[in-house]
Amino acid sequence: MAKEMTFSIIKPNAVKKGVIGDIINHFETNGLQIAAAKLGFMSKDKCELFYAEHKERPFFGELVSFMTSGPVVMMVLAGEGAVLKNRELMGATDPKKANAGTIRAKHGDSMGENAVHGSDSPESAKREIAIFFDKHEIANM
Ligand code: 3AN
Repeated sequence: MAKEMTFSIIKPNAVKKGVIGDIINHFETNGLQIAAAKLGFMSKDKCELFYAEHKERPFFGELVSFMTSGPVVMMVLAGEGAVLKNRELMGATDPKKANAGTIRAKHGDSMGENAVHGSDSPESAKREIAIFFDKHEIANM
């Protein structure tokens, strides 16, 4: 499988719980390297742009207000088949349905507060990375 990049967010509930290190450890011990990272607040504008495909969903307002409620860690992960690998490590959207040992099973609290985001395709990854990072901020791993 080719080396690729994906976009990851450690959501406000996980940052608040102090599990940034544990989540990054999951990635690094499973073949994903951190090619770029920043901790900070997501602006409402960028958050709405980021989640634009969910604009009509009933939970959109709640999702944006949660994602901008506290600091997050925005990251570019790099590795073989990074998009799929990250989705496997995260587990299902609903933490109650996520496989044991996955990040969402360990640290997710609900459908919305599910600890991490991960791009669902290489195309989404490209779009999402471009919202939060300039090209020069990403290491060539
Ligand atoms: P995933 O992040 O696993 O790709 P999506 O794309 O279905 O899941 O949903 C995007 C985000 O919207 C999720 N990260 C989740 O936090 C939030 N979300 C999805 N469904 C709900 C829901 N029923 N209530 C609140 N938030 C939701």
